[in-house]
Amino acid sequence: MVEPGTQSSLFGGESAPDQPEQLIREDGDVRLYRHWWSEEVATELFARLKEELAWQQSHIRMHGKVVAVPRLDIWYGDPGRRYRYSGVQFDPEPWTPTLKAINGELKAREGLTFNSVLANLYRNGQDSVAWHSDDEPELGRNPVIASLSLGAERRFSLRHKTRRDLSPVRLDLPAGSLLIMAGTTQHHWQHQLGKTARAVGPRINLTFRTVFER
Ligand SMILES: O=C(O)CCC(=O)C(=O)O
Ligand SMILES: [Mn+2]
Repeated sequence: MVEPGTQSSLFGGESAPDQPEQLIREDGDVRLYRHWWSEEVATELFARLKEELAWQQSHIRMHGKVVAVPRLDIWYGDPGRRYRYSGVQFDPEPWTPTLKAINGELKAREGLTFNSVLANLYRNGQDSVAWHSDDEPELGRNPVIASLSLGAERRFSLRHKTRRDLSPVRLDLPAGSLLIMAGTTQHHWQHQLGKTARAVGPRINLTFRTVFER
């Protein structure tokens, strides 16, 4: 029987009622659902996405040089939703069945709609993403970004850009978690996924976004 307040997942089974944790109190809105998917669903999705997505090595321009980013990634989305960062333009691949289903589940369970997703594959502890804000102009003024984690647990951090009285936030993102960044978060805060010397397995992160046409 489905308990009041539980929601059924497109991938089968029911998820327990799960109140989000508020990770920051000022200058933005960051919420974490630690167990948005069950362990079983998270394990199944990790395996499927690792196979299904066309992982590739991206390069960006930094200090006039072209450098490989320390991870594999790939953009999917509605046609024409071009995205540009660090001097490089990305054209989206058409949605895969699994990504489309997850996008539908975000709509059904959270009421959130997106037209694109950036998928990142961190192969080991040396793969990472440096401090940044998701503040490209094509994301609009106060973007809502839904970030899903699968595979190995990795340390995610947030720091305020100017206020030293607000402590940085550090947390390990478990497989099956959903982090939502909204409001003015990208104006005031930066985030990163640091490297680790620990032996860790691969991790997949999906950030669903709305890209507006230029
Ligand atoms: O992997 C993560 O948790 C964060 C990825 C990220 O911030 C990005 O791709 O913009
Ligand atoms: Mn980001």
